[in-house]
Amino acid sequence: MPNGVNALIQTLVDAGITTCFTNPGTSEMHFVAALDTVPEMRAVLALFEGVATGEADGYARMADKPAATLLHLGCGLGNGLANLHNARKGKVPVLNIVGDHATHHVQYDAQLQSDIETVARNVSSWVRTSESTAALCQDAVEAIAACMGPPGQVATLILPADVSSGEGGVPVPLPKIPRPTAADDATVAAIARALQGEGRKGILLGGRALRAPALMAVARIAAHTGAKLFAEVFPMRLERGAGLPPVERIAYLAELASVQLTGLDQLILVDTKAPVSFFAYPGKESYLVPEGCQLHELASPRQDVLGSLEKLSTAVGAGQATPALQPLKRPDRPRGKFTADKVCKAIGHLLPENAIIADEAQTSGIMLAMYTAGAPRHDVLTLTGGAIGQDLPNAVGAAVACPDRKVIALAGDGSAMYTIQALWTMAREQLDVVCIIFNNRAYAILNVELQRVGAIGAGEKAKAQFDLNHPPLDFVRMGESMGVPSRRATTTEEFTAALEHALRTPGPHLIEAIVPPTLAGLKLRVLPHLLQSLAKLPLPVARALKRAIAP
Ligand SMILES: Cc1ncc(C[n+]2csc(CCOP(=O)(O)OP(=O)(O)O)c2C)c(N)n1
Repeated sequence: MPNGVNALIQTLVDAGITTCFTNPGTSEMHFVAALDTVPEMRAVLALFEGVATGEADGYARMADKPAATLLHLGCGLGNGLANLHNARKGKVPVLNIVGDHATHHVQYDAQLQSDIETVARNVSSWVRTSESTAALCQDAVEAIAACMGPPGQVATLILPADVSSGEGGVPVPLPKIPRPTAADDATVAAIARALQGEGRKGILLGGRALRAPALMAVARIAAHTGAKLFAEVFPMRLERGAGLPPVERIAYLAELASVQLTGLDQLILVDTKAPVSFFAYPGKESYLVPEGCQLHELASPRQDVLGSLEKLSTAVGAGQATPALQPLKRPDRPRGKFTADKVCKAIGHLLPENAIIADEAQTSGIMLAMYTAGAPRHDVLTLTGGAIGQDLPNAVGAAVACPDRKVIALAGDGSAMYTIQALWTMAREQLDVVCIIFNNRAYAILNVELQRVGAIGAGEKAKAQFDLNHPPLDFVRMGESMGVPSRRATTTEEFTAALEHALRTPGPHLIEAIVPPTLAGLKLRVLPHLLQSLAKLPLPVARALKRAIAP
Protein backbone atom coordinates (compact mmCIF):
# COMPACT_ATOMS: atom_id res chain seq x y z
CA MET A 1 0.00 0.00 0.00
CA PRO A 2 1.47 3.39 -0.83
CA ASN A 3 1.37 5.92 1.97
CA GLY A 4 -1.01 8.82 1.68
CA VAL A 5 1.20 11.23 -0.11
CA ASN A 6 2.49 8.70 -2.67
CA ALA A 7 -1.11 7.95 -3.57
CA LEU A 8 -1.85 11.68 -3.67
CA ILE A 9 0.94 12.44 -6.13
CA GLN A 10 -0.10 9.47 -8.26
CA THR A 11 -3.67 10.78 -8.23
CA LEU A 12 -2.46 14.21 -9.38
CA VAL A 13 -0.38 12.76 -12.19
CA ASP A 14 -3.22 10.48 -13.32
CA ALA A 15 -5.43 13.58 -13.51
CA GLY A 16 -2.87 15.34 -15.72
CA ILE A 17 -1.31 17.52 -13.02
CA THR A 18 2.34 16.90 -13.71
CA THR A 19 3.96 20.09 -12.43
CA CYS A 20 4.24 21.32 -8.88
CA PHE A 21 5.68 24.71 -7.91
CA THR A 22 7.08 24.27 -4.44
CA ASN A 23 8.29 26.10 -1.39
CA PRO A 24 8.17 23.42 1.28
CA GLY A 25 8.83 23.22 5.01
CA THR A 26 8.81 20.51 7.67
CA SER A 27 5.09 19.74 7.40
CA GLU A 28 5.53 19.00 3.66
CA MET A 29 8.52 16.67 4.04
CA HIS A 30 6.53 13.53 3.24
CA PHE A 31 5.30 15.11 0.01
CA VAL A 32 8.86 16.14 -0.88
CA ALA A 33 10.20 12.66 -0.15
CA ALA A 34 7.48 11.05 -2.26
CA LEU A 35 8.38 13.15 -5.33
CA ASP A 36 11.08 10.64 -6.24
CA THR A 37 8.60 7.79 -6.35
CA VAL A 38 6.50 9.41 -9.10
CA PRO A 39 8.82 10.34 -12.00
CA GLU A 40 6.03 11.99 -14.04
CA MET A 41 5.72 14.79 -11.50
CA ARG A 42 8.03 17.75 -12.15
CA ALA A 43 8.86 19.81 -9.07
CA VAL A 44 10.02 23.41 -9.56
CA LEU A 45 11.43 25.15 -6.51
CA ALA A 46 10.56 28.81 -5.92
CA LEU A 47 12.29 30.98 -3.32
CA PHE A 48 9.11 32.71 -2.19
CA GLU A 49 5.51 31.51 -2.11
CA GLY A 50 4.33 34.50 -4.15
CA VAL A 51 6.64 33.26 -6.87
CA ALA A 52 5.29 29.70 -6.67
CA THR A 53 1.65 30.82 -6.92
CA GLY A 54 2.38 33.22 -9.79
CA GLU A 55 4.21 30.41 -11.57
CA ALA A 56 1.23 28.08 -11.18
CA ASP A 57 -0.99 30.84 -12.58
CA GLY A 58 1.23 31.44 -15.64
CA TYR A 59 1.56 27.69 -16.22
CA ALA A 60 -2.20 27.10 -16.23
CA ARG A 61 -2.85 30.04 -18.55
CA MET A 62 -0.60 28.45 -21.16
CA ALA A 63 -1.04 24.73 -20.49
CA ASP A 64 -4.85 24.93 -20.21
CA LYS A 65 -4.64 22.71 -17.15
CA PRO A 66 -3.73 23.35 -13.53
CA ALA A 67 -0.41 22.96 -11.83
CA ALA A 68 -0.14 22.28 -8.12
CA THR A 69 1.62 24.46 -5.60
CA LEU A 70 3.19 23.05 -2.45
CA LEU A 71 3.07 25.62 0.35
CA HIS A 72 4.00 25.70 4.01
CA LEU A 73 1.08 26.18 6.42
CA GLY A 74 -0.91 29.39 6.76
CA CYS A 75 2.11 31.69 6.54
CA GLY A 76 3.35 30.16 3.29
CA LEU A 77 -0.11 30.30 1.78
CA GLY A 78 -0.47 33.89 2.98
CA ASN A 79 2.77 34.83 1.24
CA GLY A 80 1.31 33.44 -1.97
CA LEU A 81 -2.00 35.23 -1.69
CA ALA A 82 -1.52 38.18 -4.08
CA ASN A 83 -0.81 35.98 -7.06
CA LEU A 84 -3.59 33.59 -6.08
CA HIS A 85 -5.84 36.63 -6.11
CA ASN A 86 -4.65 37.37 -9.67
CA ALA A 87 -5.42 33.77 -10.63
CA ARG A 88 -8.87 33.98 -9.06
CA LYS A 89 -9.69 37.17 -10.95
CA GLY A 90 -8.43 35.63 -14.17
CA LYS A 91 -10.43 32.44 -13.58
CA VAL A 92 -7.22 30.46 -13.81
CA PRO A 93 -7.22 26.98 -12.26
CA VAL A 94 -4.66 26.52 -9.48
CA LEU A 95 -4.49 23.63 -7.02
CA ASN A 96 -2.82 24.54 -3.73
CA ILE A 97 -1.54 21.79 -1.52
CA VAL A 98 -0.80 23.30 1.87
CA GLY A 99 0.91 21.26 4.52
CA ASP A 100 -0.35 21.48 8.10
CA HIS A 101 0.72 20.19 11.49
CA ALA A 102 -0.13 16.59 12.34
CA THR A 103 -3.68 16.49 13.73
CA HIS A 104 -2.55 15.47 17.24
CA HIS A 105 -0.14 18.45 17.36
CA VAL A 106 -2.77 21.13 16.72
CA GLN A 107 -3.89 21.26 20.38
CA TYR A 108 -0.51 22.73 21.41
CA ASP A 109 -0.80 25.86 19.26
CA ALA A 110 2.84 25.56 18.19
CA GLN A 111 4.70 28.44 16.55
CA LEU A 112 3.48 27.91 12.99
CA GLN A 113 -0.07 26.98 13.93
CA SER A 114 -2.67 29.22 12.29
CA ASP A 115 -6.12 29.10 10.73
CA ILE A 116 -5.17 28.00 7.22
CA GLU A 117 -8.74 27.67 6.00
CA THR A 118 -9.42 31.32 6.74
CA VAL A 119 -6.36 32.37 4.77
CA ALA A 120 -7.37 30.09 1.91
CA ARG A 121 -10.98 31.23 1.66
CA ASN A 122 -10.17 34.70 0.40
CA VAL A 123 -8.96 33.29 -2.90
CA SER A 124 -10.21 29.70 -3.05
CA SER A 125 -13.69 28.64 -4.06
CA TRP A 126 -12.93 25.14 -2.73
CA VAL A 127 -11.17 24.57 0.62
CA ARG A 128 -10.85 21.34 2.58
CA THR A 129 -8.60 19.97 5.29
CA SER A 130 -8.16 16.30 4.55
CA GLU A 131 -9.15 14.32 7.61
CA SER A 132 -7.78 10.87 6.90
CA THR A 133 -5.36 9.10 4.63
CA ALA A 134 -8.21 6.99 3.30
CA ALA A 135 -10.10 10.14 2.23
CA LEU A 136 -7.10 12.03 0.87
CA CYS A 137 -7.20 11.01 -2.80
CA GLN A 138 -10.98 11.46 -3.00
CA ASP A 139 -10.47 14.95 -1.55
CA ALA A 140 -7.80 15.57 -4.17
CA VAL A 141 -9.95 14.68 -7.16
CA GLU A 142 -12.76 16.84 -5.83
CA ALA A 143 -10.28 19.71 -5.52
CA ILE A 144 -9.03 19.14 -9.06
CA ALA A 145 -12.56 19.03 -10.48
CA ALA A 146 -13.42 22.24 -8.62
CA CYS A 147 -10.40 24.08 -9.90
CA MET A 148 -10.84 22.97 -13.52
CA GLY A 149 -14.36 24.40 -13.68
CA PRO A 150 -15.27 26.09 -15.96
CA PRO A 151 -14.69 28.67 -14.75
CA GLY A 152 -11.15 27.92 -13.59
CA GLN A 153 -10.79 28.48 -9.86
CA VAL A 154 -8.32 28.26 -7.01
CA ALA A 155 -8.81 25.14 -4.87
CA THR A 156 -6.89 24.59 -1.64
CA LEU A 157 -6.33 21.16 -0.16
CA ILE A 158 -4.85 21.27 3.34
CA LEU A 159 -2.77 18.27 4.16
CA PRO A 160 -1.97 17.45 7.82
CA ALA A 161 1.43 15.78 8.16
CA ASP A 162 -0.01 12.58 9.68
CA VAL A 163 -2.62 12.29 6.91
CA SER A 164 0.11 12.54 4.32
CA SER A 165 2.41 10.02 6.00
CA GLY A 166 -0.36 7.58 6.98
CA GLU A 167 -0.72 4.14 5.40
CA GLY A 168 -3.63 3.11 3.23
CA GLY A 169 -3.83 5.80 0.60
CA VAL A 170 -5.23 4.55 -2.71
CA PRO A 171 -5.08 6.65 -5.92
CA VAL A 172 -8.50 7.76 -7.19
CA PRO A 173 -9.21 8.50 -10.85
CA LEU A 174 -10.58 11.91 -11.78
CA PRO A 175 -14.32 11.62 -12.41
CA LYS A 176 -15.57 12.69 -15.82
CA ILE A 177 -16.02 16.43 -15.75
CA PRO A 178 -19.37 17.41 -17.32
CA ARG A 179 -19.11 19.42 -20.52
CA PRO A 180 -20.33 23.00 -20.15
CA THR A 181 -23.47 23.86 -22.06
CA ALA A 182 -23.77 26.48 -24.79
CA ALA A 183 -26.16 29.46 -24.62
CA ASP A 184 -29.79 28.38 -24.96
CA ASP A 185 -31.78 29.05 -28.12
CA ALA A 186 -33.83 31.89 -26.68
CA THR A 187 -30.73 33.80 -25.55
CA VAL A 188 -29.03 33.27 -28.90
CA ALA A 189 -32.14 34.42 -30.78
CA ALA A 190 -32.52 37.56 -28.65
CA ILE A 191 -28.85 38.49 -29.14
CA ALA A 192 -29.07 37.76 -32.86
CA ARG A 193 -31.99 40.20 -33.09
CA ALA A 194 -30.02 42.84 -31.17
CA LEU A 195 -27.05 42.42 -33.51
CA GLN A 196 -29.21 42.57 -36.62
CA GLY A 197 -31.09 45.67 -35.46
CA GLU A 198 -30.23 49.34 -35.75
CA GLY A 199 -27.69 51.23 -33.66
CA ARG A 200 -24.07 50.75 -32.58
CA LYS A 201 -23.17 47.32 -31.30
CA GLY A 202 -20.22 46.03 -29.37
CA ILE A 203 -19.13 42.57 -28.27
CA LEU A 204 -17.00 42.47 -25.12
CA LEU A 205 -14.82 39.37 -24.89
CA GLY A 206 -13.06 37.93 -21.87
CA GLY A 207 -11.60 34.66 -20.62
CA ARG A 208 -11.78 31.88 -23.18
CA ALA A 209 -13.41 34.17 -25.75
CA LEU A 210 -9.97 35.69 -26.41
CA ARG A 211 -8.51 32.43 -27.69
CA ALA A 212 -8.03 31.90 -31.42
CA PRO A 213 -11.01 29.62 -32.25
CA ALA A 214 -13.47 31.87 -30.41
CA LEU A 215 -11.88 34.98 -31.92
CA MET A 216 -12.31 33.61 -35.44
CA ALA A 217 -15.96 32.79 -34.77
CA VAL A 218 -16.73 36.18 -33.25
CA ALA A 219 -14.84 38.03 -35.98
CA ARG A 220 -17.20 36.49 -38.55
CA ILE A 221 -20.15 37.70 -36.50
CA ALA A 222 -18.58 41.16 -36.27
CA ALA A 223 -17.88 41.30 -40.01
CA HIS A 224 -21.44 40.29 -40.78
CA THR A 225 -23.27 42.52 -38.28
CA GLY A 226 -20.98 45.55 -37.98
CA ALA A 227 -20.42 44.95 -34.26
CA LYS A 228 -17.14 46.19 -32.82
CA LEU A 229 -14.97 43.78 -30.84
CA PHE A 230 -13.59 44.73 -27.45
CA ALA A 231 -11.47 42.78 -24.98
CA GLU A 232 -11.70 43.12 -21.21
CA VAL A 233 -9.10 45.40 -19.71
CA PHE A 234 -6.85 42.70 -18.22
CA PRO A 235 -7.32 39.35 -19.98
CA MET A 236 -5.77 36.21 -18.54
CA ARG A 237 -4.60 35.26 -22.04
CA LEU A 238 -5.12 37.07 -25.30
CA GLU A 239 -4.12 35.54 -28.62
CA ARG A 240 -3.26 38.24 -31.10
CA GLY A 241 -1.01 39.31 -33.97
CA ALA A 242 -0.85 38.66 -37.70
CA GLY A 243 -3.56 36.37 -39.01
CA LEU A 244 -5.88 36.81 -36.03
CA PRO A 245 -8.79 39.22 -35.66
CA PRO A 246 -7.72 42.50 -34.01
CA VAL A 247 -9.61 43.32 -30.82
CA GLU A 248 -9.54 46.65 -29.00
CA ARG A 249 -8.75 46.26 -25.31
CA ILE A 250 -10.77 48.39 -22.90
CA ALA A 251 -8.42 51.04 -21.48
CA TYR A 252 -7.23 51.00 -17.86
CA LEU A 253 -8.13 54.67 -17.48
CA ALA A 254 -11.89 54.68 -16.97
CA GLU A 255 -12.06 58.04 -18.69
CA LEU A 256 -10.70 56.46 -21.85
CA ALA A 257 -12.81 53.33 -21.46
CA SER A 258 -15.92 55.50 -21.32
CA VAL A 259 -14.92 57.12 -24.58
CA GLN A 260 -14.34 53.73 -26.20
CA LEU A 261 -17.82 52.60 -25.18
CA THR A 262 -19.66 55.89 -25.78
CA GLY A 263 -22.56 55.65 -28.18
CA LEU A 264 -23.03 51.89 -27.94
CA ASP A 265 -26.67 50.82 -28.08
CA GLN A 266 -26.08 47.10 -27.57
CA LEU A 267 -23.25 45.43 -25.68
CA ILE A 268 -22.90 41.64 -25.74
CA LEU A 269 -20.83 40.02 -23.00
CA VAL A 270 -18.96 36.80 -23.72
CA ASP A 271 -17.19 35.15 -20.75
CA THR A 272 -16.75 38.47 -18.97
CA LYS A 273 -18.67 40.93 -16.85
CA ALA A 274 -19.82 44.45 -17.58
CA PRO A 275 -16.87 46.87 -17.52
CA VAL A 276 -16.22 48.87 -14.36
CA SER A 277 -13.57 51.38 -13.37
CA PHE A 278 -10.56 50.02 -11.49
CA PHE A 279 -11.09 52.47 -8.64
CA ALA A 280 -13.68 55.10 -7.78
CA TYR A 281 -12.59 58.60 -8.79
CA PRO A 282 -14.36 61.77 -7.73
CA GLY A 283 -16.99 62.86 -10.20
CA LYS A 284 -16.39 59.89 -12.48
CA GLU A 285 -18.47 56.86 -13.26
CA SER A 286 -17.64 53.50 -11.68
CA TYR A 287 -19.93 51.54 -14.00
CA LEU A 288 -18.77 52.02 -17.55
CA VAL A 289 -21.67 50.76 -19.64
CA PRO A 290 -23.10 53.90 -21.25
CA GLU A 291 -26.56 54.98 -20.19
CA GLY A 292 -29.24 53.56 -22.44
CA CYS A 293 -26.99 50.78 -23.75
CA GLN A 294 -28.70 47.40 -23.62
CA LEU A 295 -26.59 44.68 -22.03
CA HIS A 296 -26.79 41.00 -23.04
CA GLU A 297 -24.86 37.97 -21.83
CA LEU A 298 -24.23 35.36 -24.51
CA ALA A 299 -22.11 33.04 -22.39
CA SER A 300 -21.17 33.24 -18.72
CA PRO A 301 -17.81 31.93 -17.50
CA ARG A 302 -19.58 28.65 -16.65
CA GLN A 303 -20.73 28.04 -20.19
CA ASP A 304 -19.33 26.72 -23.46
CA VAL A 305 -17.96 29.89 -25.03
CA LEU A 306 -16.99 28.59 -28.46
CA GLY A 307 -20.21 26.59 -28.80
CA SER A 308 -22.25 29.70 -27.90
CA LEU A 309 -20.43 31.83 -30.46
CA GLU A 310 -20.92 29.21 -33.14
CA LYS A 311 -24.64 29.11 -32.39
CA LEU A 312 -24.79 32.89 -32.62
CA SER A 313 -22.84 32.85 -35.86
CA THR A 314 -25.38 30.48 -37.37
CA ALA A 315 -28.28 32.52 -36.01
CA VAL A 316 -27.08 35.75 -37.65
CA GLY A 317 -26.04 33.93 -40.84
CA ALA A 318 -22.34 34.77 -40.45
CA GLY A 319 -21.02 31.29 -41.24
CA GLN A 320 -19.60 32.33 -44.62
CA ALA A 321 -18.57 35.88 -43.60
CA THR A 322 -14.96 36.90 -44.14
CA PRO A 323 -13.47 38.01 -40.82
CA ALA A 324 -11.20 41.06 -40.67
CA LEU A 325 -7.74 39.75 -39.89
CA GLN A 326 -4.63 41.59 -38.81
CA PRO A 327 -2.00 41.75 -41.58
CA LEU A 328 1.68 41.22 -40.74
CA LYS A 329 3.14 44.66 -40.12
CA ARG A 330 6.08 45.51 -37.92
CA PRO A 331 7.44 48.88 -36.87
CA ASP A 332 10.87 49.93 -38.18
CA ARG A 333 13.96 49.48 -36.05
CA PRO A 334 13.73 52.20 -33.39
CA ARG A 335 16.24 55.05 -33.37
CA GLY A 336 16.86 58.22 -31.38
CA LYS A 337 16.35 59.15 -27.74
CA PHE A 338 15.88 56.12 -25.50
CA THR A 339 12.44 55.88 -23.92
CA ALA A 340 10.00 53.14 -22.89
CA ASP A 341 8.28 53.82 -26.18
CA LYS A 342 11.45 52.73 -28.04
CA VAL A 343 11.61 49.54 -26.00
CA CYS A 344 8.05 48.71 -27.07
CA LYS A 345 8.91 49.56 -30.66
CA ALA A 346 11.96 47.29 -30.59
CA ILE A 347 9.81 44.48 -29.25
CA GLY A 348 7.35 45.00 -32.12
CA HIS A 349 10.27 45.05 -34.55
CA LEU A 350 11.82 41.80 -33.29
CA LEU A 351 9.04 39.73 -31.70
CA PRO A 352 9.57 36.11 -32.78
CA GLU A 353 6.80 33.87 -34.09
CA ASN A 354 4.69 32.28 -31.36
CA ALA A 355 6.15 34.31 -28.50
CA ILE A 356 4.45 34.71 -25.12
CA ILE A 357 4.43 38.21 -23.66
CA ALA A 358 3.84 38.52 -19.91
CA ASP A 359 3.00 42.19 -19.48
CA GLU A 360 3.42 44.11 -16.25
CA ALA A 361 5.16 47.06 -17.83
CA GLN A 362 2.71 49.48 -16.23
CA THR A 363 3.14 53.03 -17.56
CA SER A 364 6.10 51.98 -19.69
CA GLY A 365 3.98 49.58 -21.73
CA ILE A 366 1.39 52.03 -22.99
CA MET A 367 2.58 51.71 -26.57
CA LEU A 368 3.17 47.98 -26.54
CA ALA A 369 -0.22 46.98 -27.96
CA MET A 370 0.16 49.32 -30.88
CA TYR A 371 3.69 48.26 -31.80
CA THR A 372 2.96 44.55 -31.56
CA ALA A 373 -0.50 44.57 -33.17
CA GLY A 374 0.84 43.33 -36.51
CA ALA A 375 3.71 41.26 -35.13
CA PRO A 376 3.68 37.50 -35.73
CA ARG A 377 1.05 35.66 -33.78
CA HIS A 378 1.65 35.66 -30.03
CA ASP A 379 -0.06 35.38 -26.63
CA VAL A 380 -0.30 38.12 -24.03
CA LEU A 381 -0.73 37.44 -20.30
CA THR A 382 -1.84 40.39 -18.21
CA LEU A 383 -2.26 41.51 -14.61
CA THR A 384 -5.76 40.11 -14.12
CA GLY A 385 -6.23 41.08 -10.50
CA GLY A 386 -4.13 44.24 -10.32
CA ALA A 387 -1.90 42.78 -7.58
CA ILE A 388 1.59 43.57 -8.84
CA GLY A 389 4.43 41.07 -8.75
CA GLN A 390 2.75 38.67 -11.12
CA ASP A 391 4.86 39.05 -14.19
CA LEU A 392 8.19 37.34 -13.54
CA PRO A 393 6.54 34.30 -11.89
CA ASN A 394 3.94 34.15 -14.67
CA ALA A 395 6.77 34.08 -17.18
CA VAL A 396 8.39 31.15 -15.38
CA GLY A 397 5.12 29.22 -15.43
CA ALA A 398 4.51 30.00 -19.10
CA ALA A 399 8.03 28.86 -20.00
CA VAL A 400 7.64 25.61 -18.06
CA ALA A 401 4.32 25.00 -19.85
CA CYS A 402 5.66 25.92 -23.31
CA PRO A 403 9.36 25.00 -23.53
CA ASP A 404 9.41 25.57 -27.31
CA ARG A 405 8.25 29.18 -27.16
CA LYS A 406 10.13 32.38 -26.27
CA VAL A 407 8.69 34.16 -23.27
CA ILE A 408 9.18 37.90 -22.96
CA ALA A 409 8.48 39.29 -19.50
CA LEU A 410 7.97 43.04 -19.27
CA ALA A 411 8.00 44.50 -15.78
CA GLY A 412 8.20 47.93 -14.21
CA ASP A 413 11.04 48.25 -11.71
CA GLY A 414 8.55 48.56 -8.87
CA SER A 415 6.55 45.52 -9.96
CA ALA A 416 9.65 43.41 -10.57
CA MET A 417 10.86 43.87 -7.00
CA TYR A 418 7.84 42.09 -5.49
CA THR A 419 8.84 38.69 -6.82
CA ILE A 420 12.36 39.20 -8.12
CA GLN A 421 13.34 35.73 -6.84
CA ALA A 422 11.64 34.32 -9.94
CA LEU A 423 14.93 35.08 -11.76
CA TRP A 424 16.62 32.36 -9.73
CA THR A 425 14.06 29.77 -10.82
CA MET A 426 14.52 30.87 -14.45
CA ALA A 427 18.25 30.26 -14.13
CA ARG A 428 17.91 26.99 -12.26
CA GLU A 429 15.45 25.58 -14.80
CA GLN A 430 17.27 27.25 -17.73
CA LEU A 431 14.02 28.70 -19.05
CA ASP A 432 13.80 30.62 -22.32
CA VAL A 433 12.66 33.90 -20.80
CA VAL A 434 13.79 37.39 -21.76
CA CYS A 435 13.05 39.73 -18.85
CA ILE A 436 12.87 43.39 -19.72
CA ILE A 437 12.82 45.60 -16.64
CA PHE A 438 11.76 49.20 -17.24
CA ASN A 439 13.84 51.02 -14.66
CA ASN A 440 12.23 54.47 -14.50
CA ARG A 441 13.24 54.66 -10.83
CA ALA A 442 9.68 55.35 -9.72
CA TYR A 443 6.23 54.04 -8.95
CA ALA A 444 5.31 56.32 -11.83
CA ILE A 445 1.68 55.36 -12.08
CA LEU A 446 1.06 56.35 -8.49
CA ASN A 447 2.05 59.92 -9.35
CA VAL A 448 -0.82 59.88 -11.81
CA GLU A 449 -3.19 58.21 -9.36
CA LEU A 450 -2.35 60.83 -6.74
CA GLN A 451 -3.83 63.44 -9.05
CA ARG A 452 -6.75 61.31 -10.21
CA VAL A 453 -8.16 60.59 -6.76
CA GLY A 454 -8.10 64.27 -5.95
CA ALA A 455 -5.90 63.80 -2.85
CA ILE A 456 -5.25 67.16 -1.30
CA GLY A 457 -2.03 68.47 0.17
CA ALA A 458 0.48 66.03 -1.33
CA GLY A 459 3.94 67.44 -0.65
CA GLU A 460 7.50 66.16 -0.65
CA LYS A 461 6.87 63.37 1.87
CA ALA A 462 3.96 62.10 -0.21
CA LYS A 463 5.91 62.20 -3.48
CA ALA A 464 8.82 60.38 -1.81
CA GLN A 465 6.55 57.33 -1.46
CA PHE A 466 6.76 56.86 -5.23
CA ASP A 467 10.48 57.48 -5.61
CA LEU A 468 12.73 54.43 -6.22
CA ASN A 469 15.92 56.34 -6.91
CA HIS A 470 17.36 56.61 -3.41
CA PRO A 471 19.17 54.29 -3.56
CA PRO A 472 18.82 53.29 -7.24
CA LEU A 473 18.06 49.63 -7.91
CA ASP A 474 20.66 47.69 -9.90
CA PHE A 475 18.85 44.93 -11.79
CA VAL A 476 21.94 43.79 -13.65
CA ARG A 477 23.64 42.86 -10.39
CA MET A 478 20.45 41.27 -9.09
CA GLY A 479 20.05 39.21 -12.26
CA GLU A 480 23.70 38.13 -12.34
CA SER A 481 23.61 37.19 -8.66
CA MET A 482 20.73 34.82 -9.38
CA GLY A 483 22.40 33.27 -12.41
CA VAL A 484 20.64 35.18 -15.20
CA PRO A 485 22.91 36.81 -17.82
CA SER A 486 22.01 40.50 -17.54
CA ARG A 487 22.71 43.70 -19.47
CA ARG A 488 21.88 47.33 -18.98
CA ALA A 489 20.68 49.49 -21.86
CA THR A 490 20.87 53.26 -21.77
CA THR A 491 20.48 53.91 -25.51
CA THR A 492 18.04 52.69 -28.13
CA GLU A 493 20.85 50.97 -30.04
CA GLU A 494 22.12 49.17 -26.92
CA PHE A 495 18.65 47.99 -26.09
CA THR A 496 17.84 46.70 -29.56
CA ALA A 497 21.18 44.87 -29.77
CA ALA A 498 20.65 43.36 -26.32
CA LEU A 499 17.18 42.17 -27.31
CA GLU A 500 18.49 40.64 -30.52
CA HIS A 501 21.15 38.81 -28.55
CA ALA A 502 18.68 37.59 -25.93
CA LEU A 503 16.20 36.36 -28.53
CA ARG A 504 18.78 34.30 -30.41
CA THR A 505 20.53 32.89 -27.31
CA PRO A 506 18.65 30.16 -25.43
CA GLY A 507 18.16 30.40 -21.67
CA PRO A 508 17.10 33.27 -19.46
CA HIS A 509 18.20 36.87 -19.99
CA LEU A 510 17.58 40.15 -18.25
CA ILE A 511 17.76 43.57 -19.89
CA GLU A 512 17.52 46.56 -17.63
CA ALA A 513 16.21 49.50 -19.67
CA ILE A 514 17.02 52.81 -18.00
CA VAL A 515 14.11 54.96 -19.19
CA PRO A 516 12.39 58.16 -18.10
CA PRO A 517 8.85 57.80 -16.70
CA THR A 518 6.47 57.67 -19.65
CA LEU A 519 3.56 59.62 -18.29
CA ALA A 520 5.76 62.58 -17.46
CA GLY A 521 5.53 63.71 -21.08
CA LEU A 522 2.28 62.02 -21.92
CA LYS A 523 0.18 64.95 -22.95
CA LEU A 524 2.68 66.30 -25.40
CA ARG A 525 4.52 63.34 -26.77
CA VAL A 526 2.70 60.05 -26.43
CA LEU A 527 -0.85 61.23 -26.87
CA PRO A 528 -0.93 61.07 -30.67
CA HIS A 529 0.30 57.46 -30.54
CA LEU A 530 -2.21 56.63 -27.88
CA LEU A 531 -5.01 57.95 -30.03
CA GLN A 532 -3.72 55.86 -32.87
CA SER A 533 -3.60 52.77 -30.70
CA LEU A 534 -7.20 53.36 -29.72
CA ALA A 535 -8.27 53.11 -33.35
CA LYS A 536 -7.74 56.83 -34.02
CA LEU A 537 -10.43 57.94 -31.66
CA PRO A 538 -10.71 61.69 -32.05
CA LEU A 539 -10.68 64.72 -29.80
CA PRO A 540 -12.92 63.48 -26.97
CA VAL A 541 -10.28 60.92 -26.12
CA ALA A 542 -7.62 63.57 -25.88
CA ARG A 543 -9.87 65.63 -23.64
CA ALA A 544 -10.71 62.65 -21.45
CA LEU A 545 -7.06 61.78 -21.13
CA LYS A 546 -6.11 65.32 -20.23
CA ARG A 547 -8.79 65.31 -17.56
CA ALA A 548 -7.42 62.01 -16.26
CA ILE A 549 -3.85 63.16 -16.02
CA ALA A 550 -4.44 66.73 -14.89
CA PRO A 551 -8.00 67.07 -13.63
C1 LIG B 1 0.13 43.87 -4.36
C2 LIG B 1 0.09 45.31 -4.74
N1 LIG B 1 0.73 46.22 -3.98
C3 LIG B 1 0.72 47.52 -4.33
C4 LIG B 1 0.03 47.95 -5.43
C5 LIG B 1 -0.06 49.43 -5.76
N2 LIG B 1 0.69 49.74 -6.98
C6 LIG B 1 0.11 49.79 -8.19
S1 LIG B 1 1.14 50.19 -9.38
C7 LIG B 1 2.42 50.36 -8.30
C8 LIG B 1 3.77 50.81 -8.75
C9 LIG B 1 4.22 50.19 -10.03
O1 LIG B 1 5.50 50.65 -10.27
P1 LIG B 1 6.35 50.15 -11.52
O2 LIG B 1 6.19 48.70 -11.69
O3 LIG B 1 7.72 50.67 -11.35
O4 LIG B 1 5.63 50.82 -12.77
P2 LIG B 1 5.48 52.37 -13.14
O5 LIG B 1 4.31 52.85 -12.35
O6 LIG B 1 6.74 53.07 -12.77
O7 LIG B 1 5.22 52.39 -14.59
C10 LIG B 1 2.03 50.06 -7.01
C11 LIG B 1 2.91 50.09 -5.83
C12 LIG B 1 -0.62 46.97 -6.20
N3 LIG B 1 -1.32 47.26 -7.29
N4 LIG B 1 -0.56 45.67 -5.84
